[in-house]
Amino acid sequence: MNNKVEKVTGGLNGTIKVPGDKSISHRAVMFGAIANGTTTIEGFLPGDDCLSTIDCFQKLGVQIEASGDKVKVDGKGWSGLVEPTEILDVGNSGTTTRLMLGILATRPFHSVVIGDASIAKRPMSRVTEPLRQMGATIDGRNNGDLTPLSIRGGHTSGIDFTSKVASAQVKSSILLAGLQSEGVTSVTEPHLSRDHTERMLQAFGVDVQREGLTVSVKGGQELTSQHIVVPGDISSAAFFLVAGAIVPSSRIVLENVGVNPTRTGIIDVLQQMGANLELMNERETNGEPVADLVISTSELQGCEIDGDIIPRLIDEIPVIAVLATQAQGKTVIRDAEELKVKETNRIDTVVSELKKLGAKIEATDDGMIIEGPVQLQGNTVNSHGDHRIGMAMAIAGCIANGNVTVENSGAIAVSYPNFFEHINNLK
Ligand code: SPQ
Repeated sequence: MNNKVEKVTGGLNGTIKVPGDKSISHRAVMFGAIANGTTTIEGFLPGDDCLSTIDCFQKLGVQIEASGDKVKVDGKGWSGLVEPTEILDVGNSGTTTRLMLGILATRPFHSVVIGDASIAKRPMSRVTEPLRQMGATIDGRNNGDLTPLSIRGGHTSGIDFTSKVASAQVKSSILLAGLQSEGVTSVTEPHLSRDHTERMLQAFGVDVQREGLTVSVKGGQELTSQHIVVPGDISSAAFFLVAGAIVPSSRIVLENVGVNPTRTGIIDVLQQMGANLELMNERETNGEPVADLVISTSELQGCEIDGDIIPRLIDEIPVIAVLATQAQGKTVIRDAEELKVKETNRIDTVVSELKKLGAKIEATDDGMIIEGPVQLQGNTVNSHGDHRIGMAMAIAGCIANGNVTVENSGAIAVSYPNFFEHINNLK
């Protein structure tokens, strides 16, 4: 599937409600599946990734009904999960793969996990290694690093694990296994990654302890079903925050966006670059901070992005690169090696696709350097099957001279099924 994006002439103006947060939607289904009782979810993201999570847990014997952004999960506790007769297919979703492995590690049965061609390249030993150390039996290609993976769970013991990478998926996978392991399980990370698991486990009645960069749970804990209201996804809002900042004569209101501080690096960067961005009606839902965001066009300055902020904006870097092409001077992104193991190697794909539009951008070992401002030119680009690359290129298309054709734009449905409709609504 291809999508042609034309230059926007009269600005992007209006109000949109971005779809539900992908990280929170996955967790609401998974935690509902292992909880005792019926969990109801509203504001769920019906994107392909979260639908893969529903499909996997249905195959694990959990009754789940989904209709649009409403989901009902009939949890029967940890022991409600049963040995699947079918292979668990995670599609394109790294979150489904890694968090589900943590849950399966303590279940006394065998499962096989596969995904698409992108998942088949993503490193899984970052979770399979510690889960093996806890006692799970896991095998797969390259000694259990790559899918297809087979896992036989069972008796597991707590672990005191120090992760080399700041990864919410690693942290969550080990903590989920820890909930049904003997003793205490702790995970320490080099920088704080998104903390939705910690917040939502607490909402489901779990005792979670944090001390600095270490999170711990005791084994033998049960979850109690909840009503979860999922806020809008700031990673989806990011495309419109950037569009509002760079498309001349724009003013966009983004309602009900999650502003958990572990996710708001994009807001800090926009403010540092001089964007007109306001947070309104700040409030809290299910332990997650939420606000309405208002962005309008402004002059922008390049900046340096590195260190602690990287995990707080890792998924926004493709669209931040587009933003930087319109800022005065150099933008340097460092410490972002993790981009290499996402749906694509996002250092390579961002640089190659933006170059096709005439951007001054160079890859580095751990990030990229962008010089602006540059008038982008229309061309044909490719998402490479990566939703965030597809959307970033579509936003670039809103300011390029001439049309930008985004090839493989079907990948966008992973996290933002009505993305193009929302762009058109703002014209
Ligand atoms: O689920 P998946 O495929 O890994 O999705 C991505 C994305 O761009 O949507 C990453 F490719 O988001 C991850 C994110 O990068 C979702 C996530 C989570 O929900 O826990 C955490 C981050 O990954 P990690 O490896 O840093 O934990």
